[in-house]
Amino acid sequence: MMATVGQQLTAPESGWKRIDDLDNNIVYSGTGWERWLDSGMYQGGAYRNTNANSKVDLVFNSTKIRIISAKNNDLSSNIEIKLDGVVVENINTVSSKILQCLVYEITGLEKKPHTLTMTNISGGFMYLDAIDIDDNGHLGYLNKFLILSNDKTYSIENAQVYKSIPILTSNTSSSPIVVSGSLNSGAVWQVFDGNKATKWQPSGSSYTTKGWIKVDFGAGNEKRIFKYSIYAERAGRQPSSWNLEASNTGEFLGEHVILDTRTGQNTNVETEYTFSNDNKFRYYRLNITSTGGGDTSTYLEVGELNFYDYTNPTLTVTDFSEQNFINHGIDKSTEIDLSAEMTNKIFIEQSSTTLGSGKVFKKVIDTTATPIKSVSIE
Ligand SMILES: [Ca+2]
Repeated sequence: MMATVGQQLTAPESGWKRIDDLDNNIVYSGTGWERWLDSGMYQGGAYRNTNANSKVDLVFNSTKIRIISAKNNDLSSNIEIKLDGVVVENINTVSSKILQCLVYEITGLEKKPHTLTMTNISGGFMYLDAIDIDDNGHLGYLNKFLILSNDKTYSIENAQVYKSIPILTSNTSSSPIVVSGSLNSGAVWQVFDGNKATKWQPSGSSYTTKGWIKVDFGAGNEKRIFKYSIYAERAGRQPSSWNLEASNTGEFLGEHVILDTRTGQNTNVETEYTFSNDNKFRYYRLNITSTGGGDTSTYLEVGELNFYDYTNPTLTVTDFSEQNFINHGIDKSTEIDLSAEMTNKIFIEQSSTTLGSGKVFKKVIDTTATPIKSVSIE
């Protein structure tokens, strides 16, 4: 079933992809723009402006576009939509409340860059929550480059931050990762289950305010954790002081290092902690030494715990074609970390098509001024 204009649409339909309002290719002009946070909005927030003549401009390369906005009683009654410089519609967003509302759609356009402008004519809040376009389209003019050598192109994707532990359904459900705890170890996975309401509470013959959660990432799966987050589950039982420790043997008998120490924290609100760590370790342990107290000071509970590390940069090798340029070109502003390990390599075979309109720039890099580390291709 295709979505229709005026409906709520909380995810892109098949053949579409969604781009959040925070995308750098979306230009907001006029005074008074603010970011409004609401969990009912796409990615939890949207830009809005109540002033008449406030504007949103974007360029999209797609055969179709949808605007995901909002409706409510105090919103703009007249948002003018211009497509390629021509007014195509005026939208009234005054209605009972609908978040992630599909307010405008056009399909059947030529596959090329088009301009879209939203102007708040009447005043009253105009929201931009997200844009849906072709699933192989993109916002902005192409501003990319590829490294070309011997009829192959090379593209480097920088390291990405990601959660080190996927959603768990038991202490061993994501091999080779094994999680354990100082007491009540059977429930430790519930701090990695993505559900804030389910918890680990160290208790044996009696309850305690101290305890540890240990993660064994497994041999060959060592991680360089640089960030973690804690959510307590219940006020008064929250971890307030702890050490984050790391080890390569898992004993934690003095061979370990302490990567991060915190005291007096309020983890009733999910809180992220970042620290510097240059090394990979197989074992990490959150060693909690006190709680916030208040709930008779005898319990400790942890609802959610997340660890974060980086992927290594990815080197993609492709044929030289327009589609590969669009899909794999490196954004012009990308800074490539040539000191990072380049362990991920992707080879993409695709029948070659002639590069269409556009220009190919060739530039000789002066390696005496810009030392380049060698990239070896296996
Ligand atoms: Ca949980």
